[in-house]
Amino acid sequence: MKRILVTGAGGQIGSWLVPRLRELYGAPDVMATDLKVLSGEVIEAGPFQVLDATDAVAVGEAVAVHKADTVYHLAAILSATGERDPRAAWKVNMSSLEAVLEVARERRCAVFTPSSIGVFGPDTPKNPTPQDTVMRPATMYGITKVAGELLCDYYHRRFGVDTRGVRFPGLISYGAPPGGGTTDWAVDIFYQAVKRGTYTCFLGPDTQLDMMYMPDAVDALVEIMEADPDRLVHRNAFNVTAMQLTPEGLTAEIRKHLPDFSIAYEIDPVRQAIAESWPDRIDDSAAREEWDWSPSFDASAMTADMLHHLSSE
Ligand code: NAD
Ligand code: AKB
Repeated sequence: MKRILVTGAGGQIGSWLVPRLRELYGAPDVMATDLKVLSGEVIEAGPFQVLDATDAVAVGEAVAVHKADTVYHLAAILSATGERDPRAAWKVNMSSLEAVLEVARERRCAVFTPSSIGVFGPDTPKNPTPQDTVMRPATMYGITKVAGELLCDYYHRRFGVDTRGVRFPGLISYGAPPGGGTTDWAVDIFYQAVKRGTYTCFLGPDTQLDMMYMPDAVDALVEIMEADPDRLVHRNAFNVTAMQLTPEGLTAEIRKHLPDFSIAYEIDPVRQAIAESWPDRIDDSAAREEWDWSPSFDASAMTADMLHHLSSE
């Protein structure tokens, strides 16, 4: 029996994760929280409270009142937004994680923290990118994610906190929109394909990045927290991936369903530079070996499912 608190529950991941956790562990036991007041399923189907995750006292009170034993800490500022305001990215990403880890230490909670392919940088081997390799990111987002991985390792080693995490690639989903990342194009393209039959992409046609469909990401979030701790060597954090996409390649997949779909390019130099500093393909064999990670959706299955859902909306 788990009692769970989720920070940043209104975002792209939280809006999928919270319903799944409530299905698995019972709606009253999953407290959704976010900086902003939410609407829809996340607040209607179970407990919700407004919570600024950078406020350590408020996080402590929320965990205590809910009697949480597990925190999924999703509140963060993503890569593209982070480059527009690097100091805010540092403040939000680092203060919120520090607050959550301190509360977890005091109250003996387990903590999930998502890391990202953003931990890698221009000096990292690109294809394949090993689990253990050079991590010198070129973005403030990546810097906070590397620091976050190290902080989570530290709280485990020094204080015995059960910290776990994965390095997510770009996540593709319908529902809540993505929150300001470099990989957002791979979501926007589907909305524009269905709505307008054409999409103008901010990355170049051959820019390859790892991606994953949200149902697989939610499985990863649940499975890593249920994994046998004795098998986990890389707690914070595991490379996980499901597919590698370029704008040109995804356009070809979409055209199998919508033959008239067209794409144009207006490259944004900031996001292009970020994408070029990230891996082409990460090696997720450690996750496969240590907790049996295995995604279900490849590019073709994901495309069919996305278009099916968006066309019937
Ligand atoms: P998102 O931007 O969609 O959602 C973040 C949520 O956090 C928002 O609802 C926002 O209101 C909330 N938030 C922001 N500041 C807050 C604060 N101070 N206190 C409480 N809530 C606050 O992000 P997401 O895509 O759901 O990502 C969640 C986590 O997963 C982040 O750590 C992100 O770095 C990581 N991640 C996401 C992806 C992806 O492709 N979505 C990939 C890799 C890693
Ligand atoms: C972003 O593009 O910032 C995120 C990520 C890969 O961490 N989607």
